[in-house]
Amino acid sequence: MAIVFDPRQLRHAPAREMHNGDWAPHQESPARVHSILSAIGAVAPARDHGVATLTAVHDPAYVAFLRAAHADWRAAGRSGDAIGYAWPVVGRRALNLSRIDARLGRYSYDAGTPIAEGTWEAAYWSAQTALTALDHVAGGSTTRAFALCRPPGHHAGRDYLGGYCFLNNAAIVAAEARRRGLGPVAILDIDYHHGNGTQDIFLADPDILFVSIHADPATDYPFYWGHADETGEGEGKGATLNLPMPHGTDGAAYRPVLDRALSAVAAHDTRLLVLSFGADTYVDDPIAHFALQRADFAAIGERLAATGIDIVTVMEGGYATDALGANVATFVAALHGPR
Ligand code: SP5
Ligand code: ZN
Repeated sequence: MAIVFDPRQLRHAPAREMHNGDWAPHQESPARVHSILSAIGAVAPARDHGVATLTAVHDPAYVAFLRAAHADWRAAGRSGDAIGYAWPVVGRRALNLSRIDARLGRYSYDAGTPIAEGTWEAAYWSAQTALTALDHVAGGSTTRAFALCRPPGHHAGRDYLGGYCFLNNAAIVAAEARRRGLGPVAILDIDYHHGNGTQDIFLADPDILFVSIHADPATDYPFYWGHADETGEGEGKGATLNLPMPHGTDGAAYRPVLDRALSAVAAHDTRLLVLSFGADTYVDDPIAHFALQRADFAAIGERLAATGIDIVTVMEGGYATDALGANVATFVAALHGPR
């Protein structure tokens, strides 16, 4: 029953995000982690696996951008957190511009994901936290491990940030698990929002199955990904499964869809499942519209445990901060079982 956490993840603390045409407090706050830590018990430290595990998934130029972005922002005379305001629309030429604002646009897709002074360090250790959870399962001492990751990762693509995400922890773990011969690997994403970054990274990849249950992107962020007709591209056709759900989805509606997702995972002969877990499916989440109760998180955890598949869970979203700790602890206890 390994739970991995690294305190350097707390260094990411942007002040605000752009939402509905105005500034709002940044939802993805360090307080989320404090809530989880106070409910979840003992944690193990993260090990450093180096930067090569990150560039196995992310464009090295993007990683270099991310590492320097806040310093570059300051060097341009700005205060506060770095954030873009102009984006290249689909089909524009890939220009190699140097101005920080152009590079922020080039490497992001929304205005809700500021880069603060400690963002690189936190995102780096978030990925290392996820990789360390993989080590625990790969080493055979446990079959399930939970990575208390922050910032989250599933909205980050090969060369872009967004949705509070910078490095795609789930994708990094999946790629590393494949490299170590632990496959077949599948990723199941049960955050409220579609994991567009993860989908993009493996869209043409037949080896790594991506399955996601999420709010219908016709009504919800990230809008441009996660529709049911997105099933993979090229050789990866059929290795992406999107299961969008309507507002108000409760535990009873969720259960058969989870069964369907797990059928796809079983049909892939999955030996290692990477679970992108968001608790923003909770009924009282301030930015989401599903209706799961705390008991539903226990039921989902038990259902996942019943598959018997090795599972590395990485924390994604969940913004009902006061309830978050108990929700996550309940889920992890059910998933990992008594030990
Ligand atoms: C990992 C994850 O769950 N990312 C979610 C990103 C959602 N960003 C767009 C929604 C912004 C909602 N802001 C609400 C402010 C309310 N005052
Ligand atoms: Zn989410």
